[in-house]
Amino acid sequence: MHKSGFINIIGLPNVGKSTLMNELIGEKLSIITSKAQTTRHRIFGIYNDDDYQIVFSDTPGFVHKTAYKLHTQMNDFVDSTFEDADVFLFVTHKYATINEQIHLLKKLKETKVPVFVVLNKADETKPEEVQMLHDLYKKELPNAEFRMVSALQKVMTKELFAEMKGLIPEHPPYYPKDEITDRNVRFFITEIIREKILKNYSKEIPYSVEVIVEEYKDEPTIAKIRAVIYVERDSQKNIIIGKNGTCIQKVGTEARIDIENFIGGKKVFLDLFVKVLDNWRNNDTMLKRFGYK
Ligand SMILES: Nc1nc2c(ncn2[C@@H]2O[C@H](COP(=O)(O)OP(=O)(O)OP(=O)(O)O)[C@@H](O)[C@H]2O)c(=O)[nH]1
Ligand SMILES: [Mg+2]
Repeated sequence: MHKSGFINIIGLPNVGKSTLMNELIGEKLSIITSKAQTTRHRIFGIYNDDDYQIVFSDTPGFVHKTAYKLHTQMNDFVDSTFEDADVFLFVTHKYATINEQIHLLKKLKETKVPVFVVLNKADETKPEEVQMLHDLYKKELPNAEFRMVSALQKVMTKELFAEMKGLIPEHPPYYPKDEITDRNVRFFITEIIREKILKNYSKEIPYSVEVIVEEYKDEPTIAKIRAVIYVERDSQKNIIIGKNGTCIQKVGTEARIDIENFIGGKKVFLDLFVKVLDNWRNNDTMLKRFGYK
């Protein structure tokens, strides 16, 4: 009797969805930064054992006020989770307002599948705040369960996982049982590079960046990777590169170390280029090329 199903993790940007998914599956798949809108795609993290395959789905944080076509596409990924969910983990934190979450709350009210309101960042939340938030979400989503976790400090995450297991229906596996994600190595390489850009640059720069792996040559003792960092303006290109190339070198070194770990310790040669692609965030053709629909 095999069980398999989709646990879809949704919520506003920066609430800790990716941290929670990585913690639940026990792998660092999704990138995590302190900046909002880190995740831009729907990414499956798959848990397998003999009798179970649980497909956790990390999603972009829902963008309440969209400014670019990119944001609309990110929100479409979130909406698509309503088509296949067996369970929803609606992740929130004390800093989120009902107004920002109104779209998601409305959709969650209408869904037939179990919904868990997961109040994350328990480590930053006082007991009286928890009570207040419990009452608030009970009013918004009367049928939902309310749980509190700290994804970062691994508080109550094992318990949440056990509870999720109990909700998975009987079903054959959706994916081969040795797979931990639906995404390929190239995708995770672009994400690792983007993570380093999010961490090393401020203001609008990380949001203007998209990365493509143009070449991935897996040789016996080394993986040779050529990747292009796209920005929207010449001035941004200069900032990414930095004086005498120091900034991009730092990104390259940090990304290379993580990529080496990700592919199992093999040596990596990483060649980074920067190109300008005017206003790509509003360009349908470019968005498609970057993997948005
Ligand atoms: N204090 C605290 N911080 C947390 C916790 N979980 C996640 N964070 C932090 O919150 C920030 C955002 O975490 P992410 O996992 O990237 O959040 P996300 O919801 O995936 O964000 P987007 O991808 O932008 O939608 C990071 O700095 C995390 O370290 C937690 O339990 N406690
Ligand atoms: Mg994320």
